[in-house]
Order: sequence, then C-alpha cells, then structure tokens
Amino acid sequence: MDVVNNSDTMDNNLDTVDETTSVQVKSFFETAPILKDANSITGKVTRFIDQNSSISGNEGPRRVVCVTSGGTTVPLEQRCVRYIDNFSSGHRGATSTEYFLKAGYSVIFLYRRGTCQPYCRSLPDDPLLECFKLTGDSRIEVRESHSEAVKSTLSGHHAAVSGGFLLKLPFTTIFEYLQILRLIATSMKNLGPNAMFYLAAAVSDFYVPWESMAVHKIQSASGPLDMRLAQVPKMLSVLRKEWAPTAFCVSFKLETDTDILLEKAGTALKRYKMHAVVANELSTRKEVVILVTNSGKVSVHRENDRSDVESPLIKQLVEKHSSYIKEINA
Ligand code: 9Z3
Repeated sequence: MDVVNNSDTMDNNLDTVDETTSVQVKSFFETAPILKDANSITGKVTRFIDQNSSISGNEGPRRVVCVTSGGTTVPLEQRCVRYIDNFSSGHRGATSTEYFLKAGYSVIFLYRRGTCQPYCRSLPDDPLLECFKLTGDSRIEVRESHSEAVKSTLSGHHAAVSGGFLLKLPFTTIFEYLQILRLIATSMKNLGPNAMFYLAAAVSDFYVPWESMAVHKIQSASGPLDMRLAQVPKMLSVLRKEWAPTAFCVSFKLETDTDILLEKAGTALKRYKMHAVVANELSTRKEVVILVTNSGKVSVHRENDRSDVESPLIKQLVEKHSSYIKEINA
C-alpha cells in the first residue's frame, strides 16, 4: 500500500488553525458522504445538552463530557465490502463513562457499533443466550450464576439513561465519527469550561477520500492492489480552536514502542493545545497510563488486577477539570 504521509507542520499559532489543516478539514467534510440521521442526532444532542446544562449542583452547572470510544473504520469501497479497522475494544471508553457518571458528569458516549458498553463489562459476550433461560411455562428467567452481573448492569444503566445523564451515539466509519464529533462539539460550545472531551477512540490516521474510492467491490482478478491513502486531517486542533474553544480537552496517545510514547504525548499536548494527554502502551493499557499535562507527567496505576485504571485516572481528570473551571471563571 502506498501511504501518503504528509509530515505535520508544527502549528505555533494559539488561536487559529493553520492554513493547510484548515483546507484539509474543509475538504474532508465537503467530500464526506452525507451523515444519515443528522437531524435526529442533532435533536438528541441539543435536547441532552439543554436538559443537563440546566441542572445545577453545589459545584455549579452539571458538567458534560463527550467520551469517544472504539475504533473508526476506513471503507475501501463506497458500497462497502471491505474496510480497514483497528484493535480497539471500546473498553477504555465504556469503563471511563461509568466513572464519569459516578463523579456526577453527564456523558455523551460516542461509540463504535458493537464495541463495549457502559455497565456491560461483567456480562458474558452473548448475554441473551448465556444470562437468561426459558422456563417450562415459557417465561424468561435470569440464570442464578449471572444474576448479580445482570442486576448491576440493569441498575447502573437504568439510573444513567432514565435520569437523562447518558446519551449513546453510535458510529462505524471515520466519516461518521468526525461528522458526529463536530456536531457534538459545536453544540457543546455553549457549555464553556463545563464541557469536557475525553477522546479515547482509536481514530484512523489514513483514509480513502470518498471521491477517489471505488464504487463497487474491488475485483481481485485485476491482480495485486495498489491503494493510495490520504492522511486524516488533524481534527484535534480544530476541536480545540474552533468547535469548542473553552472546553477541557483530553486526548490519548497510543504507541507500541515505549521509547517514543512520552515524547509523542508531550508533542500532542503542545501541538494541539490539549489540557491533558493520556499516554498508553498497547500491552499494558489496562494496568497503567501516564497523564501528561503542563505540570508534568504522572503514572496512574490500577490498584490491583480486579480494579480499573480508569478509576484513579478519572479522579485526577475531574480534579484538573475543576481547577480549570475555577481558573476560567475567576
Ligand atoms: C487510546 O489510546 C485508548 O486508550 C485505547 C483503548 C484505544 C488504547 P480499548 O478501546 O483501548 O480499551 O481496547 N485511544 C487513542 C488512540 C488514538 O487514536 N490516538 C491518536 C494518536 O495516537 C490521537 S487522537 O495519534
């Protein structure tokens, strides 16, 4: 595969997106396939934000976080038969959502269809088939062995959804993901510093632009496949500078080579003006992450192998978000 890898130019301007990124972003959205159900998604997001921003507690207006989760796909054909995917299970996003809800945040959970869902971690992979059984008189019963897991899933999920604190929005492709993220971000702009972005989704770096994509299934009879992938424009700087400039932004940096992880995380922090970057290595990502901010780097570990690294991580981020809100409002 011939990968087009335009090297990033360091963007030194604090307030505006550099010209090249701006052109790439514009072209990405102008040529992307139209987002299905855009009106319905906009309606859901607007209602959710209106309802939650009108709730006030001891610490001011209720905070709203957009948690992104799972991996984006890159279609290779417009009538898609094949696509490029990545490893992300959505565990990080789903688990973090539970801890944000527990900390009193409302959550817009932007997740890849079919990946992990909040409160469902303790359920078996096929809950309907394994958790339930049919009784002799055709009623459905929870199997004793799974009743605790089902109870905690139902009660957690019910409290969040029926309370109106959790909005779940699915995506599959990179085109859907970025269009919905933009829609959410521009709607969250009015929340000012009470908004947070927690960008845990594994977002494709390369894609096939819609207009240069084969319409029908690519034929194997033509021999080996040469394909040109363009670079996905760096949306983090646009999110930060244009879509929701006063929101608290946390991005993730994933590497498999620990020697370059912290350097790359530090660069992302500065280049995209993030408030925090969570650095993680593929094989240890459930045990330890490193929280990189302007005040330094802190390792965050899970307490034991039955606990979640997201618990101390979200605690620290909530504290940092509180300081940020105070600073902005001072
Ligand atoms: C992460 O680094 C997440 O922590 C994981 C979580 C994807 C590793 P799982 O879903 O894994 O629980 O299986 N997410 C961000 C990865 C990413 O695409 N980062 C971009 C980059 O590294 C910046 S936005 O360039």
